[in-house]
Amino acid sequence: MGFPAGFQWGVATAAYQIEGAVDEDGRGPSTWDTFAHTPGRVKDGHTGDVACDHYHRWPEDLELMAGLGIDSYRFSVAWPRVQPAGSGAVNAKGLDFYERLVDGLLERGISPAATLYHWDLPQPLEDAGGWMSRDTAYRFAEYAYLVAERLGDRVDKWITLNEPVVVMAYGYAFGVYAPGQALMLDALPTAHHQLLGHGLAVTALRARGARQIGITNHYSPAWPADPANAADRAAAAAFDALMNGLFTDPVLRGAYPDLAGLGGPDPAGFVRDEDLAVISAPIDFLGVNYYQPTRLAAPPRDGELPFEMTEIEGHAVTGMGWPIVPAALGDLLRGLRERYGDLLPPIYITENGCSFPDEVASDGTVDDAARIAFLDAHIKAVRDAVDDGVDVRGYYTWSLMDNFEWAEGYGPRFGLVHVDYETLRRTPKRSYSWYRDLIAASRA
Ligand code: PNW
Repeated sequence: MGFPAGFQWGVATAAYQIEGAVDEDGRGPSTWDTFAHTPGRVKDGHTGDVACDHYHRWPEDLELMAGLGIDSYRFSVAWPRVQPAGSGAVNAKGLDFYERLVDGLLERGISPAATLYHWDLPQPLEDAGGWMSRDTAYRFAEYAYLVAERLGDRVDKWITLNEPVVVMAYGYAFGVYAPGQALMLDALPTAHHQLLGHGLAVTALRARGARQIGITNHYSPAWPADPANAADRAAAAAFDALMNGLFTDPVLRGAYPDLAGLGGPDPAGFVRDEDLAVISAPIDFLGVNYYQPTRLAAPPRDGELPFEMTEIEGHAVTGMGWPIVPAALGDLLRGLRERYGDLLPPIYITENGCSFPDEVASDGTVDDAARIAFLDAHIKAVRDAVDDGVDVRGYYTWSLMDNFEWAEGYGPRFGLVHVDYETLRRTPKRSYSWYRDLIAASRA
């Protein structure tokens, strides 16, 4: 297949999407518990109360991972399990759970990659301002330190934040994800405070002997609706600065992209001079999540944002209607290399995958041919980028198993393994065997 020796294959999940057991062993409430239990927020009233019940079924899930032959498993640590109030007292039972999981991975020869924040902020911190508050950055670094104190000797990769842009945009600007605030551009301080939290956490993790540290960002190549139209190109550039630059430039270059034309609040109100040095603390890898490109047109005259998102036509779509464009992943990887040059650390694709309404057939199989085609094409795009000199070290499929897809609830199914939410029975799909065979072949 032409991947370099040592290229890591993995699968990814996140705590709130799979664990369930929200009231067990001292876990505190998170913003996602609150949000999902607020009527009208999540489709069909679904919540993560039970999810895949991974909190109890983790040994079975480890066996599924071992069966795939993956090199590494990316999971997230639920902050409200470790610090139920978001600060202060540590809940040892919460750390015990992740210790069992990590030791179970190591016993099976699977390298643990832990994400510290995949959106489940302890509710008491949200009540105190959440990511709009600078204080949350310091709380995050303390929490990172506590987790590394227990697991720093066994976790191979640490990922501080997952997709801070989605937290800012969906959580605080549009309000479609927890905590459900619709601040539009006034949500910009949540970008800075998350980045500051990242930088402070890098320092805290290093102090506890963490080996490899990175951040995972969400990237979406920005396509002007009409490349010949200057206003559409400006709209695409503005979107690109927000989606692809805002959380990467400060980390790799120690500077924010040009946000002057955005019309948001004055950064002087929340950015302090010394912050960018903290935020740009050296990292060991960049986590890249990719699902789809975005097509932008000039905004309507009274629009609140400097762009308008428009539909991409002419491509097949996933079950959620997301256009399938594998080539954009290659463009994105080469684009990162161009934009950051030698400042770009090695890349791991920390998420890539697709949802379809997969069903178990009467013979007990799940034939998800469309997922196999999706993964195959995207993995080939990664390999082409590697051939072009981009230093990509691994690829994690989203996701090991079907799970709670945030505001969409349990409808979309992203897994290599089907989950029956009545019985919680796991059924490997055809893509599971396909991925297993691909991993084996890549080592042959
Ligand atoms: C990511 N978008 O979220 C998350 O990291 C996962 O937890 C999630 O399950 C997965 O992708 C699939 O959605 C995203 O609309 C949510 O652009 C929404 C978007 C992108 C990423």
